[in-house]
Amino acid sequence: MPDKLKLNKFVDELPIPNTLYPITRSNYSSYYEVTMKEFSQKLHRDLGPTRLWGYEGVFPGPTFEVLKNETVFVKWINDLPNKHFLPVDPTIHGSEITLPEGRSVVHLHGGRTPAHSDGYPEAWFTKNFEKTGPLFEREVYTYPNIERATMLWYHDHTIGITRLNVYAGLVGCYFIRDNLERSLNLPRGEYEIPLVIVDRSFNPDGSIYYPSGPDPNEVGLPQPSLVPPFDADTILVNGMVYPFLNVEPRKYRFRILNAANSRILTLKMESNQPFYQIGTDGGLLEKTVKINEFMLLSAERVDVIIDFSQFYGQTIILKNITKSASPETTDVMQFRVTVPLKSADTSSLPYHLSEILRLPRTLAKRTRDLTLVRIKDEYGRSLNLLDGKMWIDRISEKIEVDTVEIWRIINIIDDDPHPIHLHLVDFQILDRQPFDVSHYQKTGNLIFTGSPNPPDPYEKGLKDTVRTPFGYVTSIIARFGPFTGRYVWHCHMLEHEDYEMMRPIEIFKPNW
Ligand SMILES: [Cu+2]
Repeated sequence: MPDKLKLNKFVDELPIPNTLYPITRSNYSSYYEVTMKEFSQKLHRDLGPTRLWGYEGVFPGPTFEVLKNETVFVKWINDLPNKHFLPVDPTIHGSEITLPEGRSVVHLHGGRTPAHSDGYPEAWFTKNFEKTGPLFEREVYTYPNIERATMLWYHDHTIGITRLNVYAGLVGCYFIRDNLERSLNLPRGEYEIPLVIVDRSFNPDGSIYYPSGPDPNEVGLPQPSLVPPFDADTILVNGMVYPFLNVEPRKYRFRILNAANSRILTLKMESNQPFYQIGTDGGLLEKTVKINEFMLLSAERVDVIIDFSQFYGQTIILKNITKSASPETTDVMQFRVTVPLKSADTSSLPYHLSEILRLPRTLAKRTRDLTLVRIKDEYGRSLNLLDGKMWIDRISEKIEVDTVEIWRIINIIDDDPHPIHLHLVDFQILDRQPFDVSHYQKTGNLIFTGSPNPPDPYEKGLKDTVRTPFGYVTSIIARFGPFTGRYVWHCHMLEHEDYEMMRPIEIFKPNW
């Protein structure tokens, strides 16, 4: 690790990402162009501009605002340098030394997107589409936006270097709006704010630091080498180190995303005031849930209302109370309830929010048991696998379009929970049930050691990423459709995803 830069907290105001405007727009469709480039941006008062890679030259990238069922076309343009400024490990599959380092491909996370536009990890391309990956299909992506109103996010998904491209800044928000959401009279406009939380470390010169290996003294490792999940030592929100936000004594709606490579966040207000949660990854809940704290793994989102009306004159820190957090990373940002109310707060905090069609277990055509396992690679590094398989192994998850399946994710890796993400679908968490791990390892049979736990209150809506803790079978249910083709499922700890903890899914239409 470099010498730590001690950066003062709460000295910079929270930036709000700009909205992206389409080049053309008609009633039901719009066309955008978004360029990925290298640029410099100030991330803290006491840092010079820091080199980053980002969409439209900002970090986070500009925000999409689209309507449900509006067809959005995006030409993602790569104007990145040929050489990466973060350490590329050429021993990882898909990241070989012969490949250009300025590769990118964009995935709309949580989107129900046709396969040709989903950002398949091998559909990457370089500047001017000069070089393309083996599964590259098209320059302009199509997003039909058939999902409910929610906050999706777009980010890099290039095989073998996603962790570096995202860490470099290739992240942005994507809002889908619909009439139901509009009818609820939730706080909006300047009172609705995305909070994109990441962690980064800095070199003494203010450049961002990403390790070039697990331990510089370790011999026999590739140089550079992939590292296990990396928790950096500084928290940023919307691209600013420990920012503050001036707020009025009223309700605000915050769309919170954990966009860190791997860090686990457990968020709580220093004031002990509740979050009124109204949505999850996939949109509005059925009913508002009052929560005091919640866990967010990489890629998970919550949609919450915070009511500052009783806190005028106070400053309140949003805390990260995850047990493993260092003293530096227990603070996220600060709210200063110091701005007088501009006008009466007429927004609502509704109890009933939406209907969610629950998928009963009896609808499932198949139940798949998928075990998360850890082995060692030839260099002695941990290699985490989905059901013991590598990326290039034959496709095992072949699913008939529009059928329902239950996936039981059996985690026997004695470590932090893995955020498991499925492309194309919104799923529902059924339960998590503890089992005898050593018996399972010996015999392959599951003996449950406790009753199934229902999802936490803040997970009861539609999800695209689920926490799968060690020693539990985490069961989810989903309808796989409406599109066919090749997608992926993977761990969203990006250091795992880049190193084999990702597998293809094939959605097919039967031939009769
Ligand atoms: Cu993982």
